[in-house]
Amino acid sequence: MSSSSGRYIRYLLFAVFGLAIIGFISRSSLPLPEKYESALLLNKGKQSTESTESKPIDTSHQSPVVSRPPELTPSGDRINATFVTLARNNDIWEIAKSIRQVEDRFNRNHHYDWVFLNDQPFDDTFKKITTSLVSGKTHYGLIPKDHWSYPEWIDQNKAKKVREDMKERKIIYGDSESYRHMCRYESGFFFRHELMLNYEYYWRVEPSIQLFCDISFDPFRYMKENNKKYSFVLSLYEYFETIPTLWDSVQKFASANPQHIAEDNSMGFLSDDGGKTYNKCHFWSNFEVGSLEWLRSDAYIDYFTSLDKDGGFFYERWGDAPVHSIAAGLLLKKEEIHFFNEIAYYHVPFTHCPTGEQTRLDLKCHCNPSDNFDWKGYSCTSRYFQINNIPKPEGYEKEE
Ligand SMILES: Nc1nc2c(ncn2[C@@H]2O[C@H](COP(=O)(O)OP(=O)(O)OP(=O)(O)O)[C@@H](O)[C@H]2O)c(=O)[nH]1
Ligand SMILES: [Mg+2]
Repeated sequence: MSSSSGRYIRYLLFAVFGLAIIGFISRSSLPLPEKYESALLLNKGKQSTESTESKPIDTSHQSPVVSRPPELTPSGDRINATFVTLARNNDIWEIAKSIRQVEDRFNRNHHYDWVFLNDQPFDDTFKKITTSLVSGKTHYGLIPKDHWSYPEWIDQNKAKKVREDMKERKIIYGDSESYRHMCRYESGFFFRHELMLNYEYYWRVEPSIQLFCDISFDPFRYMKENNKKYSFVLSLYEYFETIPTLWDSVQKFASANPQHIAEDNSMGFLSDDGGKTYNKCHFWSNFEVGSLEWLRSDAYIDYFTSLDKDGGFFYERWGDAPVHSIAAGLLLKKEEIHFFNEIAYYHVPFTHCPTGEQTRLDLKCHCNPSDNFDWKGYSCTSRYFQINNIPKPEGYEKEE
């Protein structure tokens, strides 16, 4: 055998051996399991099925307004109650924020209705956005003209001069005509709007508010089961320039209608001298949970009608907060007014952050306790605790 043919045979042997090793390695170290292979095939099949069988989806019949989360609380568990908001169309994005907070912290578990009231018709955007956010039914009401205009006994020239004067004195909202109609409406009419007539309790919500804690109970139910008629979370002193003759008007009503004044009332919250003068304390009415039946009672209607005749909504700038508060203070028994420590709330510029660390932890609160206004000097909430002989919540000293 020549050396060249020997070399040729060696190359051949190497090649055969090499191919055998490669074949072995490729089969043993890179197996393609049947499972994997069939999974791939399956996916391939799905993809191809989808891509060949899928058709464009017709969304023309769909509306975000109709999709609702499933009911969590059977409607039988609800009290006959509603949220209520007075708003303008251009309040939409600020009220949207408020609704989102109320829903996330409370109403997503209950689905209470929400009534929106306006002196102008609500536009489609307002209705579409609010309906999509509220988990209960929404209702939109136009305010009747005679609930949002000058009563015939008001001298409109005199009212105009007052506005000009208040503008010069830089009294907040002092020059605003619409703000006065708003305060008069909230004082005497919202609870008689036809959309409100079927409900027993209301919870007022304004644009741009915040709720900082879970609301783990049903405040409407609490009010009903404990015979409460009015509730608050923040209280403070009113700006005197807006109500110089309000107390005179109240006194006139009280002496003409002694039958409407509750015996065990909260005069001590409103006056430091047994009723001679008003100390300007009031519950902040941008948050209220209350009884509509109380507001529709003869006592409250007579009270409002008497005040309205005196003209201070237009000749001064009476706010619905002192008007509601004085009514609650005099027409209700002390124990019918409730303070909700657990409901953490903000409306510019004040915060109610629940007193008591354990409460804040239990309710997943995100407010800073040092922002809590309750025990600060300009709040009237301490008086409420004093006149009712209720011990202040544990931990209040740290927040004074
Ligand atoms: N439809 C309607 N709603 C109004 C009008 N003015 C105020 N409102 C609503 O009435 C409520 C009270 O008005 P606000 O402007 O919040 O008054 P306020 O709380 O004293 O003042 P702010 O500190 O500005 O919030 C809010 O729910 C407003 O959306 C108005 O002219 N028309
Ligand atoms: Mg407001």
